[in-house]
Amino acid sequence: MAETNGRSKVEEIKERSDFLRGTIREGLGEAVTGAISESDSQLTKFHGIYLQDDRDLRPERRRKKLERAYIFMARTRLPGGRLTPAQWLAFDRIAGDFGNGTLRLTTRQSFQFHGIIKSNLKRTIQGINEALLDTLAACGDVNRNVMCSPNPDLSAAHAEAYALARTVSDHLAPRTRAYHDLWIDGEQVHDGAPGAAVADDEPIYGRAYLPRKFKIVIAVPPDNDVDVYAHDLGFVAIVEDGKVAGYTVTVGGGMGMTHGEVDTYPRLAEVLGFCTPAQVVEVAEKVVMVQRDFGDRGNRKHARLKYTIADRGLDWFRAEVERRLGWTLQPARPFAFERTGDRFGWARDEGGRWHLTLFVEAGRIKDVPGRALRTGLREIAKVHDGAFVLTPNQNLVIAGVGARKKREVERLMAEHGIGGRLGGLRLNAMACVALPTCGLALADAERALPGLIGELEQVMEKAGLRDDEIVLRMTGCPNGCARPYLAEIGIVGKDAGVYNLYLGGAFQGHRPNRLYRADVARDDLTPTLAPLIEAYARERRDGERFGDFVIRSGDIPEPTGAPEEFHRAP
Ligand code: SRM
Ligand code: SF4
Repeated sequence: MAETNGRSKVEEIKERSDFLRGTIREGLGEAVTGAISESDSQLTKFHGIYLQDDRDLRPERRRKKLERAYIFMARTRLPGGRLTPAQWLAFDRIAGDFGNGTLRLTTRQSFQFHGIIKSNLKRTIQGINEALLDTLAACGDVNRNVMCSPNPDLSAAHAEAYALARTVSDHLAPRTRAYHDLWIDGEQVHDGAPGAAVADDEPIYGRAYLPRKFKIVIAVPPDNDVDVYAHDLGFVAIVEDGKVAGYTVTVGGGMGMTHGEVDTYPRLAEVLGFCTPAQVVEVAEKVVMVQRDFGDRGNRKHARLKYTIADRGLDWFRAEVERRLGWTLQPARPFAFERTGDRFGWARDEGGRWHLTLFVEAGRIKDVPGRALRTGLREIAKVHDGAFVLTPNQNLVIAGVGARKKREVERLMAEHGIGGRLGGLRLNAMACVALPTCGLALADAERALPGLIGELEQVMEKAGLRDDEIVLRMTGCPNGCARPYLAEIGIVGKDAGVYNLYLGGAFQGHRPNRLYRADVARDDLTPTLAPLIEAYARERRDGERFGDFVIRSGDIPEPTGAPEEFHRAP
């Protein structure tokens, strides 16, 4: 959007919106179009709702002189990704009644409903609300869904991370009543939730909210499943003598960039300091407020916290946060990650209950011939008395299963063709949604991934690497929604059927990859990667990861994370 008086147009829209109302109500009632106005579509994001259109239908609609096939996407706020079986069943119904019949698990532990037409939008949000969940602040220039290492049942540290994710999420949720006025007709969602405020006031955000989106994660080492370095603010649990002593705080990560614009770049978060569990909420609030006051409100491509810190320096940022806290952060405490991604299969907790981490290809829950994933999970939800937990990698944990129920879950999975032995590459692959719903997609990702993995699996199989884990992430544009710049193999859409190929990210998620080949045609991806995978099988050292190997073997120089590396191949 254009800039006015040095501020981006979105800034004006937010400020004049009467705390995120705009003319959304009027727009929803407008029957002559399936869309809403451009300015209202900026505001609905704060309510977790995006205006989209089916891009596959664009040419035909244009030929017939029809407006685009407008649809809406709704994203839930689901801190820590946990929901009950009853909530799963409600979401499954909503997807069938109002969406496109699929549920989409996201890279941030949440759900997206796609394909909602305007006349069904309010009923969709009300249905989510009736399940005691909401879509507030799932998108927009506010703190988004707070992620944490999934499954609070796994350890005391996981339980604390989950409780904190919920507390931080509620604390930083917008206080405006607009969400309830517009979608729920003034009714309150649930106790303690943001809807509890009576008058419109935004003590943390102010009328213009943040300059840009803001993302928080909580990690429990040795798993870096939340990809802590990709986010604006991270808390890494430091467990000492079996207890969480506190959190090492990281700031300034982000993935998005624009092809060819060297002023935009992915950036890894840096370590800020250490705080106790009781200080986490206050630290999060002050970090958000510093970004509120110093983030760039003129250029949305330069408005994330990563640029504020890159421009002003980490020491300046720490001093500004500490000034507002009125106390100083402790020196950061060390931590070690073993991996990103998820650990699949059944695991048993100390109390004897079982937890199944299930692979969901590109996060899409749907029925296909021979594999009725949506129906199977619905049947499991009907008998399951534990919880479902979405992972930060588009997968799903069926959590808290008793020994007897475990057999029933296994039977239902087998009956619906769910499960089976999958290769290490597929299990560690993610793809963003991209076409046909994402308005920013330049190429396919979710639709292209299964075929590409199928080809690469043949190469892996031949090379004897079937079960070896390699992290591959694919996106339809450089915005980085599947965090491709942290993958060992990153594939980023450039144009229809054309991708930039990035290599050399660390399996543990602490080192970015760098551009290896630009403008690779979809059909050339496998021939380009095959010799590298074969060389890896022949020449790797004991325990050496693919990302480390391509650097050691000189295929690419060691990435430094410098901005130009993401734009220029060696
Ligand atoms: Fe994203 C925009 C999908 C995680 C960086 N992202 C979008 C939109 C809403 C397109 C739009 O603005 O019109 C996409 C909707 C596609 C669709 O049809 O559904 C979209 N992003 C997604 C999801 C669904 C990808 C997925 O396949 O799972 C993820 C939803 C997460 C959630 O539940 O909240 C998703 N997006 C991410 C991540 C990963 C993360 O946060 O861990 C990133 C990179 C991290 C970061 O923020 O830096 C990410 N999305 C972006 C950006 C680039 C932001 C930037 O700073 O440049 C955009 C574009 C924008 O904001 O202008 C974007
Ligand atoms: Fe859309 Fe790009 Fe995000 Fe993929 S990475 S969902 S194409 S914005």
